[in-house]
Amino acid sequence: MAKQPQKSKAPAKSRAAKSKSAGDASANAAPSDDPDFILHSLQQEFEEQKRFNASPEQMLEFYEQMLLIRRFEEKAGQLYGLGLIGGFCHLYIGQEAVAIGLQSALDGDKDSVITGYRDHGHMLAYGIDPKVIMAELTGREAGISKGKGGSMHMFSTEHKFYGGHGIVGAQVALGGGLALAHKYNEDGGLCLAYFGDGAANQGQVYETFNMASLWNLPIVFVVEDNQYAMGTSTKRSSAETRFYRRGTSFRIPGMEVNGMDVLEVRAAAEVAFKHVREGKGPVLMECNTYRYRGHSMSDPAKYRTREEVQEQRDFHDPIEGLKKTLIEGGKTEEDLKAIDKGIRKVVAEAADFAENSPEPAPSELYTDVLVESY
Ligand SMILES: Cc1ncc(C[n+]2csc(CCOP(=O)(O)OP(=O)(O)O)c2C)c(N)n1
Ligand SMILES: [Mg+2]
Repeated sequence: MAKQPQKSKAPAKSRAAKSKSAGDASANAAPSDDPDFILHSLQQEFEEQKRFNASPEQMLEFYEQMLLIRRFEEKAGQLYGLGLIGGFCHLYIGQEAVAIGLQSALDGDKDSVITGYRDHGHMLAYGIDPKVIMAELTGREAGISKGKGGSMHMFSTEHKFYGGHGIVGAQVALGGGLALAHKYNEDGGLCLAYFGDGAANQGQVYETFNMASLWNLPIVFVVEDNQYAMGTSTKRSSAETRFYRRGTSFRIPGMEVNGMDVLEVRAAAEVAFKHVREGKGPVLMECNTYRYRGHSMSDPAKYRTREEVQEQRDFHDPIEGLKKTLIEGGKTEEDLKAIDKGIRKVVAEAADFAENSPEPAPSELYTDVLVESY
């Protein structure tokens, strides 16, 4: 499955040369042939230090955070089966390393995040109380969006987390707006805008790429390539499946990252965030990952084989991968079992809370709703 980054072509003519007379061969030079723009400039830097040099404490923290997402999502799947969660519910199981690797590198006071409907993991990555996230899933008053948003529409403006969006690709354009606000307000923040491989075929994504690059906005576009958009594999839907290349026409450098390795994702985040914080404009990062469960809870997943899923679980699982590194570093199976036990307890308490706390009052139907005449 590993894709080999393509070698960049030899630099050709500069942008100035491009404006020469039509008869000149250089008039056809592509912007990405500019000597000052190399598609893989960041990839090369990233390849030099491809795994983040985490301290033992950081490594353990990544492990705990990923495991919390895994156990939370398993429980959410159970509650859905029991009819306690209604509507749509898209689980993030398998993709944990992406949210943790990237969000652990954010500046929590400044940076913003936006994503699609597969959003529980991104919220948990902030360390937000699992109780209020689970209560949102069960539609309770104590939920983070007062029980009125549900699985797909969770927000925490306190953390600068701007959702949770159900319209595929729309969050990318909104993310461009968040990045523009960072720049306009000179607040030093960047926006991390996640989207899927399916969303990557939306037109508004490229309109956003163009403006973000033109205006040099502080944004990291992250394609979570989990290989499928609902039941359609990337091979069937995408003419170019190396998503990191898709920023080239907009002079946005691309990075290709193993999204099943939290240390690799974090190392990539270091390079990308540094580039953006230095005012050098957007970055497009492709994180190759895999979702173990169906697209949503109502997906029987008949478009792929059990063996394909099992292969990912057996050989690429992000939590098992880090577990190995931790054990090599001196942790024991017992230490890790104790962590799992603690996390299961936290998740069970969150589920109890989400099941037993009150529903919103009927009067809540009339709050947080935009009622205006146009
Ligand atoms: C504009 C729009 N078109 C179609 C849909 C229906 N839809 C919901 S999810 C989805 C697939 C998106 O796949 P991807 O971007 O790969 O994200 P993933 O679910 O894999 O995380 C589609 C087509 C939608 N919600 N919005
Ligand atoms: Mg997908």
